[in-house]
Amino acid sequence: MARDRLCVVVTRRLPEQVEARMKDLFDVRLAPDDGPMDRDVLADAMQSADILVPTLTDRIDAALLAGAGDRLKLIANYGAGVDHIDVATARQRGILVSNTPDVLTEDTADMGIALMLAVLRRMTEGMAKMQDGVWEGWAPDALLGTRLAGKRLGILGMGRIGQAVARRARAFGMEVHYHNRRRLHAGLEEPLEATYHDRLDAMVTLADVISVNCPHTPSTFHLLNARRLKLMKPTAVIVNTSRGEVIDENALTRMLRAGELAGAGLDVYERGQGVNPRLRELPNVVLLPHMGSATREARVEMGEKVLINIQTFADGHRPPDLVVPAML
Ligand code: 8YV
Repeated sequence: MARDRLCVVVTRRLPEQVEARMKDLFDVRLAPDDGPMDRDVLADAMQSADILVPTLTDRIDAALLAGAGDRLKLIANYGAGVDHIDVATARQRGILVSNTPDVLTEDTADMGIALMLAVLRRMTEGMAKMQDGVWEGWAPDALLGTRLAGKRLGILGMGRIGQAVARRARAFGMEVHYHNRRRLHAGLEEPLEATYHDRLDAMVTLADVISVNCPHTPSTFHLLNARRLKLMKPTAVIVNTSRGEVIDENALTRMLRAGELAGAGLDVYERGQGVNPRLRELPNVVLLPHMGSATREARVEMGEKVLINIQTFADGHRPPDLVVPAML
């Protein structure tokens, strides 16, 4: 007999109103407490659910997908990035994957600019002086930073978030350069007065600030490797609000320590929470705990996107934010 309500398993606690709506619409199993779901619990959930709502703290690899029950038909990810899901294998097994783009674009771009300002204007160094009570008063040469206006920003990955960073950077008087798989059409490029570089090396060489805004895929892994990082000006800084794997973090750390790069602002790390301890010792490095999209507004809107993706699927249509392997 056909069940009238889909069984939806959510791996983390989501905003109250999102969970309430899920309860109204589906036979939902919510996590009792928040925290990454154990792999065996996740495997069990994938056995019995029609729909799984994971986050980036759930690694859904080929082995887990192989053990999924026949009922599992949609993985409606709560988040934009899907590098924790083996999308190609899911697809082969007839499981669709959707995500939550757009609603975290502006917040993540804000954080990119915040990191640029924090690094270039030495905000955490200034803050530490105040917190430690060691400020000696104003001095003409105290905590001199670098001006954003007039500097060349190189955006790696000119999707939604890259373009939102570019719009902000223009307002700060920066010159926008970008590298992307495809050049933007003139209607998008011209208002930003953005210069396209089909060779990443060329952009890396001229940039004063690099902003990483591409997803992590097999082809973007270590795109900023030791060789490319060495092309950067020693006065340049890097900001990453995307995924840590795009940068060779050990090479970056070595160069920052050697003074071969002026600074970095990182919200994401190559080994997740396993931040290279040497990065933490550097005054010209600002580290944040993956909070680019962490606004109350974004978290609710991400939930609404998940609901729309599931409901559309339940109604027999293609979820609006379907991720197809060719996009990656
Ligand atoms: C989200 C992110 O908070 O959406 C993304 O890809 O990196 C984050 O900003 C996270 O994905 C939630 O799962």
